[in-house]
Amino acid sequence: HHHQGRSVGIIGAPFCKGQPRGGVERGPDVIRAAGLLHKLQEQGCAVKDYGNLAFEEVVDDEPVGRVKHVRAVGSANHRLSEAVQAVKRDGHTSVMLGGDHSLAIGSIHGHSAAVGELSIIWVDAHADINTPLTSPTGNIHGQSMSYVLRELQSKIPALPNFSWIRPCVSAKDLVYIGLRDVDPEEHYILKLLGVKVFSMSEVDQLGVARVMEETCDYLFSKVKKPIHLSYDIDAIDPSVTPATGTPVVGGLTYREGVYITEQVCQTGLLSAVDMVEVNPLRGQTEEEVQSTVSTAVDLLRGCFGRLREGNHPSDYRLPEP
Ligand code: EXY
Ligand code: MN
Ligand code: MN
Ligand code: MN
Repeated sequence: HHHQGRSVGIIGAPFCKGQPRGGVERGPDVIRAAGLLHKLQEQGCAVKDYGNLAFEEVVDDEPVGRVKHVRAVGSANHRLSEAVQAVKRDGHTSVMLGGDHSLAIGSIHGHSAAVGELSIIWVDAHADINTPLTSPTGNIHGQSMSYVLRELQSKIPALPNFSWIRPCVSAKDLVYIGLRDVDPEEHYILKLLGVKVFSMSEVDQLGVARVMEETCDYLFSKVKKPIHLSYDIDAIDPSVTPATGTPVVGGLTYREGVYITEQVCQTGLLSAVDMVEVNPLRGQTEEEVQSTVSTAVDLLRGCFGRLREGNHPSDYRLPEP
């Protein structure tokens, strides 16, 4: 195989306690079973699979205020943070296969602990920026960004198993793409902090090509920081990726979703990716599950150099007759 400089370290994070629906912990295994490793190798990547993390059982994990499974989420993310740090120190681009989106807390924290300041591109139907006190559901997968944003720290109460977290992202280094289901409190936070948002409305208005142009102009206007791409599969329209816990109509097309990954890849700055919220138990049929999982694989292929125009190894030579 031809390793054109891209080396990928895969971490499986079979974790579901950031939300109430079982099945999302099977994400890492179904994404691997769809041939992720082989396909990345085929396109010239060196791939190391670090396997699935084993998360410790947490007993007596009673809600803290409205927030559910606080201790389990805190402890799983601490473990994940250490794992991402190890993958980055080994020199790979980190790929975290979730699992629910609460795992972005540990993934972003570990990434930042290893490489410093980051740019975050958060592709999602949801903003996942509720604080523990604004959350309408108490599900931590709808709160992940609030724990890592410096600007929100004074609004975050102390929580059990969360004391290891250090806020490590500035609001100006965050861009959202694909939003279409944002709580009023989240909308207030986004406006208060002046976060750059390309909701589905801007995708309609500008087209995905200009959205990506403007995303890069915005993030790289001063210094070029390593990119953390946090990709929630529910950003894509549920007609394509129905096997997910919180589907929302009116999402990105397959083509828009893949285009985002191609453009992020072309920056040369992609340093870590999360692929989360694939839940094989939420598909009505085997086809629905397959479509969801194969889209997740294609998005990851796009992150690591696959072009729809085709690719060839740089040392390829035509066979002589
Ligand atoms: N905003 C709602 C909440 O905070 O509970 C719904 C969040 C769904 C989060 C999904 C995974 O992106
Ligand atoms: Mn999400
Ligand atoms: Mn979502
Ligand atoms: Mn630690």
